[in-house]
Amino acid sequence: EHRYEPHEIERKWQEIWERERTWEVSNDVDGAPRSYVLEMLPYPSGEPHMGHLKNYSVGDAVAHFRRRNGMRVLHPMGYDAFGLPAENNAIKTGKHPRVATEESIASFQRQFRSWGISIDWSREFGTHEPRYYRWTQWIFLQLFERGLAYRKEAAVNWCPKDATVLANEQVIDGHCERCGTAVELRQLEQWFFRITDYADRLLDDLETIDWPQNVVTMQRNWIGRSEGAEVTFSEAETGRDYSVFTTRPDTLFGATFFVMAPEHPDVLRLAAGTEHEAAVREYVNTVLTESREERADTDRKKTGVPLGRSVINPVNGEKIPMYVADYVLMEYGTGAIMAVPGHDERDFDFATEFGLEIRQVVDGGPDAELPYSGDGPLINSAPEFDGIHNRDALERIVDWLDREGKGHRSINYRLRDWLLSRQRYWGCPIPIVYCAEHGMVPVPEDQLPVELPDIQDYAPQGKSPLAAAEDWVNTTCPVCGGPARRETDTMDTFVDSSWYFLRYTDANNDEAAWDKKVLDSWTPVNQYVGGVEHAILHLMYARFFVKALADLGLMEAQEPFKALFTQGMITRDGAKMSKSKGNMISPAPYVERYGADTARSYILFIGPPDQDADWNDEGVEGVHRFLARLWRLGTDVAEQTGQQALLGPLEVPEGDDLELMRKAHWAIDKVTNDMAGRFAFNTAISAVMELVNEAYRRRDNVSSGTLHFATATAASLVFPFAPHTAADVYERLTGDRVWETPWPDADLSLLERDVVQVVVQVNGKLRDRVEASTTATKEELEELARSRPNVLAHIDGKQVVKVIVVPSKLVNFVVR
Ligand code: ANZ
Repeated sequence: EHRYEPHEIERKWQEIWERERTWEVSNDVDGAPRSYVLEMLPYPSGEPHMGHLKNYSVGDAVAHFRRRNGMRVLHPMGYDAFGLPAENNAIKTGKHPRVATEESIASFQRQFRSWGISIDWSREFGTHEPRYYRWTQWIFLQLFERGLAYRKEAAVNWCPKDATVLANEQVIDGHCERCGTAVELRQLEQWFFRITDYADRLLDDLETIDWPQNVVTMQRNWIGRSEGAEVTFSEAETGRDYSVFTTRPDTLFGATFFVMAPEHPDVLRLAAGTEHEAAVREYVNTVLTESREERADTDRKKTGVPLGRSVINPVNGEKIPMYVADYVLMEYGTGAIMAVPGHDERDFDFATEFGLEIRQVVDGGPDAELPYSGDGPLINSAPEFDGIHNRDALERIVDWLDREGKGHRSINYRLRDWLLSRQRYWGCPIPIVYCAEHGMVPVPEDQLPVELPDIQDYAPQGKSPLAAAEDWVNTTCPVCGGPARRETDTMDTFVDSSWYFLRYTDANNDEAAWDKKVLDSWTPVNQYVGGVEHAILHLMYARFFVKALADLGLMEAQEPFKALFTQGMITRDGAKMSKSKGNMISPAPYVERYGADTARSYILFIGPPDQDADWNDEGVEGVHRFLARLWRLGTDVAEQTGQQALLGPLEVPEGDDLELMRKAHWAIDKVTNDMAGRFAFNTAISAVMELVNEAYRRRDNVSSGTLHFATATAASLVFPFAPHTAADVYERLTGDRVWETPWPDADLSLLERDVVQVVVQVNGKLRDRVEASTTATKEELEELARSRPNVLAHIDGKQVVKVIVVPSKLVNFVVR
């Protein structure tokens, strides 16, 4: 009795792959179709967890399947190595973030190798390595030169705990995505990428990519395109114009007050000299300390104060009072709104609170309650609009505003420019210096990279810890050679991960970020695999980068990731695993106990990989037993037959031979269909399990050729999930390397179990007989019958008045 020793087997094959650099792929163009299969790069903090095992097992299965279907597959790996956790750890322990990060990288490398993931290691890098971030800086400068990277003072999200600014995308319900602290607003000079220039293309091109619907929807909502109009109101005393953005210009006659955001730059000026000045000042100050979450909460009691001023409504000349209130946000539209309490809920609440007029201007019928947000004819507006359906009136009112120079159609986006500067140490330095004479000067290309210096104190004091590195900060101006200071902010780590997949194509190029021909030959990534938690941030930023780089003529592809697969989480007893819950399990002990093939196959077997799945130790045992049985069968059969080419039965199989051959071809067909363009790995693996069971059941009654074929086929099919065991069994049986063997083809004739002869008649006369499957539908049978020459000859030129189909028996055309 042979014993399945996964560790020996896995070590053996991993050594071969390592020594022979099996998974390295050349950039030479050779006519073979190419496929770029990529999993999101890991963030190296501590050890890999189950989510990593799942992510890379999914991607590896895809990569193997495509290789064996004749594709040249690029399947690289790297590390998203900059970022806060390593830095926060450094503040606590004093350990340099680089040291902690590289320890973690080493652990990822060891584990990826122990899992046998088919990675092209020749292209590996960490984003914290100067040879990588040199090009991150270079890309930043390309964008800077085109005005796509710029600096401005802005009210920014500030996390008091992490002492850094955050991008809008990193603020979840008013709290820091990372540490959960309530986020404050601060006015600071910051760096931005002009992603808003790309809003329409980011939206439209969602049509061109094959991504999960929920991710597409999240991106669409995040971009948040709203069509409406900008309407100009003028302040009654000064005549100063203030525009508002509204999606409902049809309700203009219902505007009974006007509200400005507390951050609006004119608020204090407007209130100055009025009796409300002090109250406005106080209100603005308190609002600035509120979190966004509080402000966005619609259930909260509305607050605000009058400005002591009024504006004139352009459509009817009415003077309406101005307020400042925190439910109006500075970052959206114009930072000011016309309030229509009859039809907008927030305005209604505010009007109720402050005793302001509520005027209905859209008729919602007798049952409509205010605020009424539906459609209907206009009322209480103007004679030329009353009675007209509000959607038509909307167009006419905007046309009127346009003619009068009081407004115009306008599109608004929720998307904001990407705030990329961070007042932190462990990130890519921004390659800019400041000179008293020449202002902001880009570091010349031949001086890149601007290397991150080593420092003593990582704790931020409201500015980057780099500011204390005087030797580094003080430099010379590239233009005049005079004294200059370096930018001390570093880049958001999302900048690093917005282009890493481009660098993999030409990772060792020292002359350029990439060679365009090489890059174009691999991009876009054909299949991207990762967590749905990146649906907005990373995936939006990477799309923006690719579009901007394409506009700069640096690449052809317009999208980074042609197809995206988002995997579900691995849970325990239905709960998300987390350190705080103490229910974390890591892959390493399972790999140690059962081997990587079991861990990988199990994680794909537990359910459809796009769904969350509960880890269960008994399930692991089951998968382990299956692999052990396959391996033992392979070893037994190989002893019996010796190594031989994959032949199958010598004669036309019958009886048990036929049944086992059918099962083998059924499994080929099933696994192929489950994998071609799909991710049904769980049902693919169970098909192989069925095949192995069938082989055991019939092993004593079939010819050795049949058993050999069935066993080798099982190994061949399970290879994308359990590569070591599969390679071992396949080699024992055939002497061949399974990964060099083309993916098997199913003999469909063996699958057509039940074929019957169907009689074809024209007006009751026998004209032909056709072979058809018992499961063929009436439509299929009719079509089949119509395609027969002798049938055609008898119906051609006549009118078919009726077709009678009796499945499995007869098709009769009644013609005139
Ligand atoms: C009048 C009106 C009447 C509005 C009505 C709505 C309904 P979306 O669809 O999200 O684009 N608004 C505009 N700028 C704002 C800001 N800076 N802060 C808060 N609210 C703002 O929302 C557009 C609507 O949100 C605009 O249309 C405006 O209110 C409000 F029956 O104008 B509306």
